[in-house]
Amino acid sequence: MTMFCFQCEETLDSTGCIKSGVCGKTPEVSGLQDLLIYNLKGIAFWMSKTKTAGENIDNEDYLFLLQGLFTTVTNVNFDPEKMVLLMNNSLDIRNKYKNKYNNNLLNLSNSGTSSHNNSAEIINNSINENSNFADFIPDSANWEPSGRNLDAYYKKAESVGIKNPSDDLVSLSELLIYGLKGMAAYAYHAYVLNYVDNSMNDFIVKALSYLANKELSADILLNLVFECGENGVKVMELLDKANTTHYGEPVPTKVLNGTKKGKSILISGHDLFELEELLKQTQGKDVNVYTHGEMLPAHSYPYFKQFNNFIGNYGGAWWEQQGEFENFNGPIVMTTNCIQKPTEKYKNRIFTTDMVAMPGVKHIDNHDFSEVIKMALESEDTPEDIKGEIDTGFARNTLVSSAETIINLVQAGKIKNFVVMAGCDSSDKERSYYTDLAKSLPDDSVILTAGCAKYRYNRLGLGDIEGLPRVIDAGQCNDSYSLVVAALKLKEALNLSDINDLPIFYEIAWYEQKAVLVLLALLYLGVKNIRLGYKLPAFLSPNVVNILIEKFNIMGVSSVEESLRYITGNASV
Ligand code: SF4
Ligand code: SF3
Repeated sequence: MTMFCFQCEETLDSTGCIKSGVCGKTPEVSGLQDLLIYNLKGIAFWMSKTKTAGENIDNEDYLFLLQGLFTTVTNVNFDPEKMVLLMNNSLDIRNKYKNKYNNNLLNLSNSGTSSHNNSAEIINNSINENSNFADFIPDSANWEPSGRNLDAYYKKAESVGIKNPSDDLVSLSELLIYGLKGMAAYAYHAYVLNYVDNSMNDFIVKALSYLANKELSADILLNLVFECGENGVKVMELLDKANTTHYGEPVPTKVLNGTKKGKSILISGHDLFELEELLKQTQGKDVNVYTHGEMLPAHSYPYFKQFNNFIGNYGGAWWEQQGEFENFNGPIVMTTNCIQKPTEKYKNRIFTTDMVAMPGVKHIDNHDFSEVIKMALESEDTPEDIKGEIDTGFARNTLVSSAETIINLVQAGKIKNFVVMAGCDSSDKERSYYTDLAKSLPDDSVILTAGCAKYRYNRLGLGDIEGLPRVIDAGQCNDSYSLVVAALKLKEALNLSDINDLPIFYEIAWYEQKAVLVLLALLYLGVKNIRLGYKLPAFLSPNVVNILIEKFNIMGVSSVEESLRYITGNASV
């Protein structure tokens, strides 16, 4: 099979993965992911028709859209068998709404005038506007496989992928889809904690159903991209509410960096609910639990502090996992992205949950960690290896309540500027730029961080300014929302009319699609002059880049020296 994927920052030669993914994605899985997105557009097409006809969408079908989008995020699902199940479901759900719409139409034409008059009118108008309705229905809403199996899906997948990557409409469409993927991942985490906002789900339906069209308009796509940013702010707010309602407001916390002697389990990814379940199930079992990657900020939630076997953080960002997991004595649980293909040394002791899937890796269903705990008890002890502490927990509430202290430090000239260094880390060698920049910033600069990008500088010992750490960690990538709330508060307190007048500089590091959503959210909030790195997205065509430059003065990354000149030269309020 052939493939084309350019959705992440590590895409081959900054152009596109064509033979296999740099991430390890096979052409087959890449094709299945393209086809799943294609089917989601077909589902959304019928859902939006059904809604226009006055019928409701079932909550479990909204959920399927979230799961379908989430599963195609970089480093989530590498398993063709899992993809087949999703594909089968996608066709069933699509046909459910197709039938619902057609039956509605039939009932209305049979019943003449009825209480559904309005719906009948809408449907008839919609058909009249499109003299040949069959021509109007996109293939994604109608195609049927020759069989519900891998071969039939592979065959279809060949025809639905990206064919003309440099086209501006493709660029805008993919920008929108990647934003939707990020949105779906965050909405799914909120859903798991019983927080749902169907207005966001309706936006996903609207955007996907537009993307199902045969003809697309650049203006409409651009508007949808900005609307996606607006929904990005909303979904991060929703997830913030879900997390803080369940687990309390994060508090500044010093997390042990390393391990203590004893039986151990390592848990990585973003899903706090899986962590909750793991901690509950390990109570009284004499097994220590450590976080890895994006799970680190969990230590700052008051709820998790009650578990005295929740010891510390082991390792760094996702891309370091192979070496780190090999050296960890005990099972490892991946709750979300980013999973990499496990090496022989740990492939039998890594587990996946939720949407994460990897061939040959055991998947945990229904949050039942008994097998993981049994394995931990049978494993060798983890040796004592403590490397110090890591600061985390400066989320929205703490930042806002520290606003006065921060403003006083700014007004006293003790803090000259803030540099938001948030987003994703990746394995690119050039990423040392972020470490070097963090080290080179003057002592009166404060770094505001969120996401796994933090591992480039959160263990450097950059000190504090009158008790305020110079690396302020708001949490996971979705907690970038906290940084924006704090910036808006600062703007208000300093009586500024524009968020861009604050002495805040944005160094956003992206790798996967959640960071795309975070970027769109920042743009929606009017943040300008973002330096986006380490490489600009390959999926942005030159014309789309120009639009972003014109509207937002987005910049690429060149060198530490140049960034330092920019920051220190524009550093006063
Ligand atoms: Fe390549 Fe990234 Fe796509 Fe993987 S997700 S195939 S590395 S572009
Ligand atoms: Fe990292 Fe994968 Fe994006 Fe939530 S864990 S930020 S890359």
